[in-house]
Amino acid sequence: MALAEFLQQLDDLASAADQAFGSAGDSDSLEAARVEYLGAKQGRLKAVQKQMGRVDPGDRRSAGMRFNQVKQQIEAAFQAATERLADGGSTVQQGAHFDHSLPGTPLRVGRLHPITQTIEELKDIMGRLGFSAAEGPEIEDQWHNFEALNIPHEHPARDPLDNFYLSSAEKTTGDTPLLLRSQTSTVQIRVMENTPPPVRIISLGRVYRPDTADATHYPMFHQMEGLLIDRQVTMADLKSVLRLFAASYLGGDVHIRFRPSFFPFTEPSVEVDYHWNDQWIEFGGAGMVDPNVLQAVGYDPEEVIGFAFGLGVERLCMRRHRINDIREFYKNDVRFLHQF
Ligand code: FA5
Repeated sequence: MALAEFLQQLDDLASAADQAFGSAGDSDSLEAARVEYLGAKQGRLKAVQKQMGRVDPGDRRSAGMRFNQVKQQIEAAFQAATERLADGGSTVQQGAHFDHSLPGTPLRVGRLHPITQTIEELKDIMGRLGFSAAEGPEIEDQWHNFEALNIPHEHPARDPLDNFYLSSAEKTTGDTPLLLRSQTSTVQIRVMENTPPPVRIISLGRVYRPDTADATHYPMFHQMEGLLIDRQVTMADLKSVLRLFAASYLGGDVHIRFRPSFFPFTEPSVEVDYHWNDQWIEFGGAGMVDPNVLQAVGYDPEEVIGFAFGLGVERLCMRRHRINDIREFYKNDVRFLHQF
């Protein structure tokens, strides 16, 4: 027998056995296939092996090597079919059982924190009113957090009990310790120091105060600072901008009011409240920029004038989404966070 003929027989046998073991749907048909192909006496593999004696003597070595390969291949196919049935697979291919109509395993997709979403929206609204966004550092020096804002050395706002001073910085900078900024008004100064008038910016970011946490206070919170400096600016402009902003973010039906107040860096000054649940809740401070502040940054108060405001971002977001406790934002409870 020619070698080619023998090898052809082996190949045919290998693919037939593969097919038989692969399609065995239960242990009975698998056993029948095993006897047919691997049976010690009557098996088809055995029958082919017997043919090997008829192969030309010079080719027997090659025939034997190929026979051993095919034998291993058929035994492996039988082993795989045995494991498949033991795993509970009762048919040919598991794919046949795949139900395309079943719902998939949902992936938990993350999302932006409600305060981050609020910041983006506030930037959007103020952008439409012509204010561009500026940034400043969260670790500040006394000049930007106090002095340039007309808050002198002896002012109670600088009390260590009301601020997070950095003790390590104290060692390196002598008697002017750095601090975590207590307000975003610092950015007013930084922008004016570096930009000639006119100026029309907002700045959104974190501020820090050692306030005890309650429903409306948190030791770390966010503010949106606004600053507009030009030649002719009045308190009416300030009120219009804040009313437009509040109507845009909180809805046209929101009631806001301006209360006379005091800030060292504005004159006159107001506090701004919204109405919610039968009470007025303060959400920001504002006023006309004090001439001393303009002077501190090198502007001429005879030439330019402006207004500034600082609003609590959490308080705005709370009113918008009817959240009655600021602490919810920072508990990191996904059941709360996933609602936004
Ligand atoms: C200021 O911080 C001034 N820098 C605002 C300002 C800017 C006035 C420019 C004039 C010109 P005040 O301390 O009132 O002001 O804080 C402003 C707002 O921040 C408050 O109305 C409130 O909405 C929010 N806020 C203050 N403290 C907290 C706190 N502990 N937790 C959450 N929000 C707070």
